[in-house]
Amino acid sequence: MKRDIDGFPYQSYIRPLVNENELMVRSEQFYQEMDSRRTVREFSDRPVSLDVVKNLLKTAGTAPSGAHKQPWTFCVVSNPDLKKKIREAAEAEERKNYEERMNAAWIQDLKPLGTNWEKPFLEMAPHLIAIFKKTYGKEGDHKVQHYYVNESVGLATGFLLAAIHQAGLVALTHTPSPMNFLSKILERPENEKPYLLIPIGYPLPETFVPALQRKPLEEIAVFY
Ligand code: IYR
Repeated sequence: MKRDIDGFPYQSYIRPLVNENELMVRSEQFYQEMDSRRTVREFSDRPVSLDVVKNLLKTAGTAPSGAHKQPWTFCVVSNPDLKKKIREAAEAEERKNYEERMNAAWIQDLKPLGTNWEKPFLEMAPHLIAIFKKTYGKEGDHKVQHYYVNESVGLATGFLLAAIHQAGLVALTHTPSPMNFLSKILERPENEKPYLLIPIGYPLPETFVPALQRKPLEEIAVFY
């Protein structure tokens, strides 16, 4: 049902009631599903159709955002030449990070993850999703204010990672730094700043991930 409230259009919120037993089952199942998500760094070159990627991005676009400004742009890079350019630029920065810019504690913290400056996944994965945050919007020539941009884009990224996992694919939340090279290579407008670079695809058929433990609930939650 539609109605006007304070002169703005509203519609009924309709969602079937879930009883207490079902809540328990569904919340446990979703937790188990999400707990099986892992960051993967070794991608198969097996193709993933763009239609699948479009669905994943539509899910990302359902995230809440400050004043519903939806301050994000998802750039999907599937073209091998562009992927190569991105790899080369990312590796140039990462080489400096690993060899000069990161301190000893940081290098030590990354050892269990087995990362280094080489980023072959940026060419191997069938698609790279470069996420940009829109620091402000544009309507014609005038600027539109955006709010809580980092929080909003972070939420959309979380939705995207969940969608990728639920579909049966893997992703890597990659943070080449600095990453202004992405703005240049992808020719993004001045109001967009690179946020994260997310290769997605199938994992290599035989791949290993670090045997990490997640913090137990007692360490991440406080009940008052
Ligand atoms: N951006 C670098 C280094 C790196 C930093 C953190 I914190 C990680 O969790 C993983 C990597 C890279 O992508 O290798």
